[in-house]
Amino acid sequence: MVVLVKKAWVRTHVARQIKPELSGQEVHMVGWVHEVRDLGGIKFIMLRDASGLCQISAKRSELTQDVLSALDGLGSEDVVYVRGIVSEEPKARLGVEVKLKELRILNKARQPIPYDVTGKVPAGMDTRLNHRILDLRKPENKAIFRIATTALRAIREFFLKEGFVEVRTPKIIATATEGGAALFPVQYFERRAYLAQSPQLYKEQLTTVFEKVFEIGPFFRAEESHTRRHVSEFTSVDIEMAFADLYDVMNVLERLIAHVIDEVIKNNAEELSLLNVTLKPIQLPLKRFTYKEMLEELRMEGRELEWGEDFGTEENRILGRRHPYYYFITHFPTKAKPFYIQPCEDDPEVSESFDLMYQWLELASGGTRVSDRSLLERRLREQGLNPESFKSHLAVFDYGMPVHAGWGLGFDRLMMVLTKRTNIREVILFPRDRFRLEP
Ligand code: AMO
Repeated sequence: MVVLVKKAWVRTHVARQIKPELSGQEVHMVGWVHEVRDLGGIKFIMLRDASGLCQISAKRSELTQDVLSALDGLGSEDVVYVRGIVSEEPKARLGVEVKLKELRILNKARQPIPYDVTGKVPAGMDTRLNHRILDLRKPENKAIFRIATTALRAIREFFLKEGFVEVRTPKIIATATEGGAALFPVQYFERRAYLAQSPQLYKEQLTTVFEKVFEIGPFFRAEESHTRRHVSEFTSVDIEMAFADLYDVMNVLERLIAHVIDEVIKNNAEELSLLNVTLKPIQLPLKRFTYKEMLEELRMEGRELEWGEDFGTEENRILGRRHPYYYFITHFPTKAKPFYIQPCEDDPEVSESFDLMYQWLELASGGTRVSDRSLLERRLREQGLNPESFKSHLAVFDYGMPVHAGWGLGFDRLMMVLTKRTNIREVILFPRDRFRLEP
């Protein structure tokens, strides 16, 4: 027998629909108790639903005994049904409120709630994440994920319009692609497998089928260091294009970023204002500097680096101060890049690679790929990897491999920039890092 929980209410309006124009109209609403303010003869309930907040005023002298006892038993985060009349109220936020007629508690929350959703009690990042489901109910935090929804839609729209095919590559894999140290091992029946660090090898192979592919998916890195821009599970936006080089894919990347920003500006004015963020359309083309030019800039700032050395946090901070915007760095030393990146023909010490930066933060990296099998085998060996472990990948290079290029964009890092958050954990619903596996 199927037992249904009877719906003891009807919903006619959500919070954001309550406008002064509805004055005099009866509305039925459901949601959570965000806050109750008691002024003696009158109580104000802030009712919260997914759409926003709405003030409900409850004048004791006008209420029946049933409603009064429900009102007095009300606690934060209780799930309630409210019936009332919309009324213009200049003193209320948004100039409107609902005058309470009927109140039912549909499900009690246990009191006291261990975390203040109204934001009156400030909370550190750890406390916030320990109570993440409550933290996410804060209007400004919810806004981040509405913006992410727009951004993801904009990304898909952009690629589909440009003729890309959306792919989903395996997340359980046999070999490392982005360096062995950051791998998560998985017990895979009798064998050892790993969680995918990126879709790198598969997306390259798929260019021989679809020419232009993109993937939006979760990837995994066993990052030892605990920073504000690294997590163990992140969302990556990846592309790979046949018959393309680094300049072609840089062009796609900067147009994608411009499109995402335009769409967020168009669709998320309310969320941006909740977050206190002003976004402006970006000017293309973005500035491009070579690694060598950046070494020179660092030298001018008193930071001497040997050619070939990688930029660390300190270097990126200096460059970010000099370039407080989006910019590309191209042509990194070959030895600083993974085995699949193509060395330049005229100077193999330099590679056809690039990073997209926003100030000090690396958002994306990519480049032209090696498309010649023997060169790829040599590059694997140079990086201390065994070509035997990449047998099935290398075989694809015997079946007609076009020149190809691509990039991987850290979606969460892009979200940090769009919402001006300084810790990547804020833009991930349930972040995972070295010290956090729950909630
Ligand atoms: P890379 O290793 O530079 O390149 O990663 C690409 C982008 O992914 C994001 N990212 C991360 N974000 C959060 N936490 C992490 N631990 C993390 N690691 C990476 C960054 C970074 O710029 N296969 C290549 C891409 C390519 O060449 O196509 C790759 O994975 O924003």
